[in-house]
Amino acid sequence: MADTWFDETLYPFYRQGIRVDGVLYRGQTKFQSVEIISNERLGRVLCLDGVVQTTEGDEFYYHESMTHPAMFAHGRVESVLIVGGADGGILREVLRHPVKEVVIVDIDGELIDICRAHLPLHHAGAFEDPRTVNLPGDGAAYVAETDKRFDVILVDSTDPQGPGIVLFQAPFFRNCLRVLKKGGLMVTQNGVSYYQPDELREAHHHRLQVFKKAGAYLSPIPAYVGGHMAFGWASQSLDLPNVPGATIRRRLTASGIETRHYNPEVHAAFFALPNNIRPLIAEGHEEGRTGLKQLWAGLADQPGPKRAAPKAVTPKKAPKAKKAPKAKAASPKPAKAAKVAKPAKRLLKRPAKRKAAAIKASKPKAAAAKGKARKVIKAARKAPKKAARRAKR
Ligand code: AG3
Repeated sequence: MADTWFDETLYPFYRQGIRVDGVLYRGQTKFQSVEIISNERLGRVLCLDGVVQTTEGDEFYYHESMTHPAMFAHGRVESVLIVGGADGGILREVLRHPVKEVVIVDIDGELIDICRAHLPLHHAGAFEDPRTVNLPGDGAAYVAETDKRFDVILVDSTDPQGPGIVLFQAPFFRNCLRVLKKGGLMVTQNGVSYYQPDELREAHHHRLQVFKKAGAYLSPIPAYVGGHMAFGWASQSLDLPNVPGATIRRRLTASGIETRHYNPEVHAAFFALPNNIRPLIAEGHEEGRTGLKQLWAGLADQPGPKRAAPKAVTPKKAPKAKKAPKAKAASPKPAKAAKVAKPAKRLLKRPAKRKAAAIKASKPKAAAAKGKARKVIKAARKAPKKAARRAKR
């Protein structure tokens, strides 16, 4: 009989195939299509809406890369919030540290149950750990409302599409800041930078609207086609790339945690950003294809404390923005960052509103189709200046 293949259709111009040696689950939850297939080389493979999320074979690259840099850089983590992460891989890695409590909030409760049944190597019983608080629900709403505070927040989401898009935007980051304890930090997945540069670019500049420090690091994830995967980080005080290597080494050794990918040398290597990726998080490169400035324009017009365009915090070695004159000319000089503004409540309270805002934010494409692109870009350019003026008052 001929082989059956799973076709990952994430990109219109490139696709990867995984031979289907068995099907463990196929179905549709309220939020997404779910497939768990098995493959001779990769083991069980979880796909959501046709996109490979994780495989038993290589999952340790992703889960270790997202978890351990933040945990070891902080050094005294007691409480962790995981947004997303239904397969339990991040939860499992976090619980290897001496934490007191881990809250996990994934929007898709059905998916958690499916993964608990079919991906035992991922969660390894982590959902039964007494330190785990499993609260299926909307992570964006959770950070807007909870009274709990966390040392580390890890956002293990899908790529930004559908309801998940809010997890890449400033209102969500503002609430993450709200629930982070002093000295805390957050890490989020930001896509494969070669194919999805806007995912890192835009999320990073949204983080800079909120946090004093933000940046990105890279790790190769074999199951994700296209090279490095970017992890975005943000904090008010912790400068993740500059935590001394000796400190990381000491903490890792003392922890006794055995890892398959992560080690002190790999930790240091994560922060070596290739020249084609550095500009994505450099000043003057905020604008991508999915309407970041359009969203800022919308937020700036809302009542409440006013915001300004971000003042970028670039990694020390990042090239100066002048290396890309075209992009610089196209964007206004960012004004000094305003004090952290309150969340745009109207965007946060109700999912329906957030969805509407997300749709609004992705409008430029549609507008361009109708020949309105110029107007949109012009309005978006003006907005940061307008906001800066208001902030001075
Ligand atoms: N979540 C991130 C999947 C990203 C897929 N994107 C891509 N291939 N470009 C993974 C969940 C693992 N716990």
